[in-house]
Amino acid sequence: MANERLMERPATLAKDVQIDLLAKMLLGRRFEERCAEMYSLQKIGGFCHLAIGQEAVSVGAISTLQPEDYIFCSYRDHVHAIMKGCDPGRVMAELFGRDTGLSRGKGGSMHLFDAGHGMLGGHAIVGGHIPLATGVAFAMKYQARPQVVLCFFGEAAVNIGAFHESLNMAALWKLPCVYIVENNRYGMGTAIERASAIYDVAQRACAYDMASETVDGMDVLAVREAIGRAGDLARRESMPTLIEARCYRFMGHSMSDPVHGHYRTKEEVEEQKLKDPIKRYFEKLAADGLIDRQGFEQLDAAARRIVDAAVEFAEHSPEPPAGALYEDVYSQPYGSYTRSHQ
Ligand SMILES: Cc1ncc(C[n+]2csc(CCOP(=O)(O)OP(=O)(O)O)c2C)c(N)n1
Repeated sequence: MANERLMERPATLAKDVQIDLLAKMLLGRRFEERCAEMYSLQKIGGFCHLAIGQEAVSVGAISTLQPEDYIFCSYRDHVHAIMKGCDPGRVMAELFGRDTGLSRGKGGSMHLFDAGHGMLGGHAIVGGHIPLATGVAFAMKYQARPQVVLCFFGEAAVNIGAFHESLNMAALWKLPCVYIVENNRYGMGTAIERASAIYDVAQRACAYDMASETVDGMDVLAVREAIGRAGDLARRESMPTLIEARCYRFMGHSMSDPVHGHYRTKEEVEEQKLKDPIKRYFEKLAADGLIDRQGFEQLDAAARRIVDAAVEFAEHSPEPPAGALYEDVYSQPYGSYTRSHQ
């Protein structure tokens, strides 16, 4: 079995690390709840996809990284960006389309990007970033840098050609990339069993003799363990892994979609909410005697303060000047291109 290549890691985590994972999930949840509110108030325009319910995947996975490691993800990217170290105020300002945003307000929700923090995007084209992540992993190996690339995408992306081309090359060239399928069961309104010939997405790794693992994506510790093992394999042996994290989104596909639509029932959503990763993890920590309700409220209040400050920062940030539209489009100033073509 390819899985045997994944190394064992010690299971015990320091108390402060365990509590920090809860604090981070709370920050992600509160941030996105405010995004929903700000979108309704029309402070945020364009598309906006929330990952409420999926926090255990981004938080658990990114908690295993070093600052110099890289991540790529889809358009459901707010929590990933913040977990990789992007400033929440600058993320919110980007959503607001302000000049202080990560991309000076020109990328918006789907295109968060911050090279300084190893956040190589937010990508709107389904699976379009999988070859990019593979290319960066190739560069890491070529330059003999002991870095890891995490590439997150939804289960709908595993049916595009670039997924297969990328995994084939990553396996052939032994690239330090961890491919993470955030399997929330639906690609917009299409259930995985209606779109994919294989239900167990992780099985696809065997076509490339790649290590793989299926993990409960509603369990932050399980995700952290699995990605930690895959990261070790990438760092120490320069080998890729495919991880399928089974999770669920509690909101609609995007802010313009209803929570359940025609493709899933209210009852299904409510049943899944019983497995809310934050609630479940808090109950575990409480059962282990590591935190009580008051401790939870304190973490929650701290998360809300960070989000309040982010909204405040975005609100008071200037709009980009009109001329900024022509900046960062070409490598030379815009005028020099127009002149050379006349
Ligand atoms: C190449 C391409 N085809 C179609 C779309 C339209 N589209 C946007 S999101 C989406 C579903 C993607 O589902 P999944 O990959 O499972 O990610 P999730 O939204 O569940 O996180 C589709 C088809 C697109 N953005 N890019």
